[in-house]
Amino acid sequence: MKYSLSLSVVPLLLSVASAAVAGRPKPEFKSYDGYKVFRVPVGSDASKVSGIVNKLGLTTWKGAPRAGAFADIVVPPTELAAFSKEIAGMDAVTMHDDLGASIAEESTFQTYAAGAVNSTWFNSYHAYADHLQFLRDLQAQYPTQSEIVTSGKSLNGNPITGIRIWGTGKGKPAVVFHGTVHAREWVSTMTVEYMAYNLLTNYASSSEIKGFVDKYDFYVFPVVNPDGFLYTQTNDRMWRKNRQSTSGSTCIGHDINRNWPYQWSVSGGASTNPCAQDFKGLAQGDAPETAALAAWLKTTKANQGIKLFIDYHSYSQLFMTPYGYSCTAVATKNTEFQALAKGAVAAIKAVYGTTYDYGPICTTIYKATGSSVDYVNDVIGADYTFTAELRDTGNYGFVLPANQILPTATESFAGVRYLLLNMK
Ligand code: 0X9
Ligand code: ZN
Repeated sequence: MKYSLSLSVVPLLLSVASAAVAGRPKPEFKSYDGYKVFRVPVGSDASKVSGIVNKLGLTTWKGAPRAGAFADIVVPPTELAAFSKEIAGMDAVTMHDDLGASIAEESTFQTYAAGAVNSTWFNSYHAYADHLQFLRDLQAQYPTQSEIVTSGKSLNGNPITGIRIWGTGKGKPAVVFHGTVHAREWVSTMTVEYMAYNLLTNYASSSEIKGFVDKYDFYVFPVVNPDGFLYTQTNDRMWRKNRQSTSGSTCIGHDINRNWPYQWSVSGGASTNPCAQDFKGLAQGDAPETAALAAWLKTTKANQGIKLFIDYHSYSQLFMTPYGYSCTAVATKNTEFQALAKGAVAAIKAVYGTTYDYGPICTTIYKATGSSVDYVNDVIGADYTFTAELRDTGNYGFVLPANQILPTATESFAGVRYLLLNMK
């Protein structure tokens, strides 16, 4: 159903949070009750698993099935019997036995009392309005070294809101973190928020953190796709794209991370089908969010320089470098990027033993055109550009239990710390 976000956001959000607690989701909230999610080894010939997915009209969580990889497949109750028959003998593992139940558990948001910023924030996921309040409260607690910033507006007019953090004076080179460009990747929101929280709350007590914050201006944007994120909390937890329509199609959404105006026309790294999860848009930069973020990055680069940019996603536990658009093009600073990525994943692992792989996007995950990292590296010219896929590797995927938020964020900070200590 369609409705005006601006008029209905607050009551809907409140009701989603309380409905989840009461076990009565709103009728417009897509039910995943009885849906199962399976992780299926694809084997050497991807056409077999692709064939099953297409025949039964199923969706996958991490792109089309690829040879030698796993396919994470969402199966509605109506297709379960047929699916089980098709995958007999294939060593499938169940990720979610009841996706609806997993979502209900995950969506039991802790009440947030405005004003009280402390680490309990990271014990649960939160409604969008509370994320904005958290940023305002954090800023209010450190009024002389932070300010609320926006990098433009979403299609539906939601400001892309962030917090700017500085130490001895503002105007130093920027370190920029983006979260939640893909609406359903909720742990990325919390992880990016943790960066801001950690920098501000430890500035006074840690000389190391003081050193970071005195050297750079940190710009932390937890939700760069607010329309999509809101939609995951009001209508469909599994929404990925923005909420843009496309003429000639009834399908909604452009993938903001396939829409950046660089190497956008290269084929094979995005879809031209408006119904696809990775729809690239009709023209480069035609997603208002992509255009706004690109313009903001340009201005920020011109004003103060950009030292580091990281785009946080989930899931797969990867720490990646340019490029996504080509598996043969090599970034000018590739040797240094790989050394830094290697160090970052070692630092991540040292905290709780979590294993990340690293490497260029195209050879590490898949070919992706019009993605943020390629644009920020080659067009903006940030000194260092990375993108992370956070936890996990396929037990829970996008619906990661809340008790993994703080560990995910904590180890992620260790990766950032390594970069801040080792970038030239
Ligand atoms: O498909 C994507 O955009 C990323 N995977 S995800 O499941 N989070 O959607 C991988 C591409 C990585 N590129 C950038 N993050 N820039
Ligand atoms: Zn993503």
